[in-house]
Amino acid sequence: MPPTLNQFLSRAHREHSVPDAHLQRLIGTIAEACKTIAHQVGKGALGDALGSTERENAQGEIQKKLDVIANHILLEEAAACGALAAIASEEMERIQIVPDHASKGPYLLLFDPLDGSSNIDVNVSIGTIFSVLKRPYGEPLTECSFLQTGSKQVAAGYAVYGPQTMFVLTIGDGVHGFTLDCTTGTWQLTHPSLRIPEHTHEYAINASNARHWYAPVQRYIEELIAGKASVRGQDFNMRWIASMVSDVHRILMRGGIFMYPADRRQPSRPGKLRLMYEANPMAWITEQAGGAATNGYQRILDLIPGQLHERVAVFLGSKQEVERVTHYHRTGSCFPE
Ligand code: P6P
Repeated sequence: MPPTLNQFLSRAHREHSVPDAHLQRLIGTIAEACKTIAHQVGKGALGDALGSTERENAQGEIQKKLDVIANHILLEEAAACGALAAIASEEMERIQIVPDHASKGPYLLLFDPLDGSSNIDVNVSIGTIFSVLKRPYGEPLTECSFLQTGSKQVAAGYAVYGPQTMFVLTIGDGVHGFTLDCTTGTWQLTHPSLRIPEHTHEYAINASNARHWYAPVQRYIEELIAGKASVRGQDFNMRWIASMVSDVHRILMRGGIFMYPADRRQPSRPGKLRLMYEANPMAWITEQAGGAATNGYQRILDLIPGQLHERVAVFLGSKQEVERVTHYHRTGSCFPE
């Protein structure tokens, strides 16, 4: 019988890869909240949770009912676990400071409660993404407390609500996948030490935006489409689920490169995805599994955030591919084969 998530966390705490009981309890709480979210997602039309609300989120996007439900579940359960000082969510403009009457702790939690919302009503996989930072010592607790580089994360991961419900986690010693056993309600360690193959024949991008891409992405994708006839010398396949969690999970399972570049539609916007609670956790997961993650020019985990909800271009996955497309951005020259 594979270990459960709680057994995994207990051992990690004994072996000091989880520094303290606060973090152990926080990760367990996030996983429990994801179980509750999975149950709500699984109800579909039977749970009166499909469709949209009339409200917009912090990004000006119409909120799906399940976005609001998932945000509430995570907020309530995490705020009560005694490990947190404050919480940030894609669905909330401002951070939420854990009230003094509640038991608090030294960590900051950021999450996208339900990523891929456009897939909810059509029964395609969606997920929850989370990132954990340490509260900076000896300074007032404000939004600035969250503005740390992705390299400062102490835990990160996601839940994917698909044919299986899985919880994927890194605490800095590799990436480990847990599958929800619905009969016992426990997360079972089914995918220890996941690794992303360095080479791949699969890429993920929303190709309908091709006419808006800048030259480095145009060149990189044209080579992939040309396949054997191009400098690549092999054919490639494309996938696009429009749910970052699902596309990244596939890459974690069998390799590939995920791309959401900046484009000419909004020249001032560096990309669509959010740095703090989408790109950073997924970049750390990717690197911990042997892959790479850049914004086309720099390592994502090195980017210094200026705002809580800032956006970033994302190229992540199999190292060889990320290095090539990043080389095209940086130099415009041929990739040293
Ligand atoms: P598009 C979902 O809305 C999301 O934030 C990511 O999960 C996903 O990869 C991307 O946007 C899809 O964007 O423009 O293809 O709909």
